[in-house]
Amino acid sequence: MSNNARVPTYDSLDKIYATSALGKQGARYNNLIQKFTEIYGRKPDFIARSPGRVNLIGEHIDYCGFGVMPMAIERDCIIAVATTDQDTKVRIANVNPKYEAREFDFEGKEKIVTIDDTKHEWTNYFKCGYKGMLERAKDLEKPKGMYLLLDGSVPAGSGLSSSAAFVCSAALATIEANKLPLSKQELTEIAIVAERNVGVNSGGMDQAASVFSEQQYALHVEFVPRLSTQLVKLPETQPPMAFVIANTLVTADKFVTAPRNYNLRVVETRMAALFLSRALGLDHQVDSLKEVYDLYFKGDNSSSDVEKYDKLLDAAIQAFPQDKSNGQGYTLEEVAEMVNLPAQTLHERYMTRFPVETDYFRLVQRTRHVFTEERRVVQFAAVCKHADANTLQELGAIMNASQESCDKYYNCSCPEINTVCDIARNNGAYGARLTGAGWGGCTVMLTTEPNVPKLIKAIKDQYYAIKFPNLTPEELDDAVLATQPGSGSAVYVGF
Ligand code: NG1
Repeated sequence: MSNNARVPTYDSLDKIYATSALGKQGARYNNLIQKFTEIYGRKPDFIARSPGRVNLIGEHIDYCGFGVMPMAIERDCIIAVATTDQDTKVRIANVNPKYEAREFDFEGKEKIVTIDDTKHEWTNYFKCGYKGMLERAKDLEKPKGMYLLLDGSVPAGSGLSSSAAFVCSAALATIEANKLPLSKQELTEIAIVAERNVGVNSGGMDQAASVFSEQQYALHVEFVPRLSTQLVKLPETQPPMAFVIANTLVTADKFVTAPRNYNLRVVETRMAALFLSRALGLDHQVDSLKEVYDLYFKGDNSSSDVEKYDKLLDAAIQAFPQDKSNGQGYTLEEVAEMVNLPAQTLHERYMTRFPVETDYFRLVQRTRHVFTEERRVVQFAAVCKHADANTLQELGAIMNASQESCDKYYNCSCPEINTVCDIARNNGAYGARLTGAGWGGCTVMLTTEPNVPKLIKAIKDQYYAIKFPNLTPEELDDAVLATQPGSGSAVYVGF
């Protein structure tokens, strides 16, 4: 795909949403415009839109440099924007009254804006996108003042990337307001780095999926040597395949739990890479498992990708020493010994920029997950290319194996995710797994179109009715839904 393309501007919603969603989305956009006019006494100039995503396969490997395969969903973040030359203030409000309106000002070309990442403040995500884009716009003396009203429909903390949808639409609003000459590729790359300003050491899958996706396609995203995306047509099966997303409603707030969960996993995979580059005698020391893979197989064209992951995993497992804590993992001192560096150096290198809290680092288990998960991404893409009578079973089996690995080796599942996946598999899902960071949040299931109602009913009856009996019908419909691959970021001007 040509990555120099710019985000498209549309004047009709049918370029953005599937026909079945047009009525609902039309009403939502009208409401946004009407509320904007009530608050600011003028109409917006445009609406910036970026969707959430569901990851089909490839969990927790984007930050290791390995490819992943998400698709965009209909749920998104839309921001109505009007600009002014009178000042450089940014006024931001939300249609959801839970989020209070705020105002901040441009603090000059050096600083742009202060982001206090010790506070969990909703507008920080806007500031991330704003700052990231203006840092790039070196020639811009004075950005426009902005009036903003936001409507987000991606449930927060659910693994559907509400944060990336927010940061990418904020970045897009800033680009469009200031007429910055930035491509989709630049928008994505800057949004990835920008989102780290809120204190989570995120990978790049979500932003790429949010910006580059197209209706009816999954997106194979690769990060090395640089971010690249490839549309993958989902196979036409008989009966047609369908994806259902079910939110466990266990909120996994990445910002709050990052030191023990997400950021710790990033550090564990980096430590594993550092150790393996020494232990496997690679040319130089690296700290991503993808670099370990590339160096280990440099010049080897004889094995297939799948064989390579198996070979490397075997070599890695043999190289790791036995830990001293009965399989719980290595202490920082043990890792220091393994990589022949002082513990203090490791601490400074891996545990200061992003907070990490743990007694043990489970490098063996994490490595096992990462190599097998990338193997599954390669297999999933291959099955999509050659559809036959077994396609649904094969894709489902890959998704189930991913879930098992996330649960057993990456410890990023939770009892509720496992329950929902079991219910799904017992009710016509070929595969079911967590999607996104895990520790709660959403699951994704592969089924067929005719089976969607049965599957959704089973999850409502056997999960929500028991665990969350007081949900309203609307909340239930928000929690479990069928989804199709949706389109990526866009600017909408059709009003
Ligand atoms: P969620 O939790 O869905 O936003 C996070 C990361 C991804 C990826 C997945 C795990 C952020 C913004 N996103 O997704 O990059 O690492 O976890 O596969 O941190």
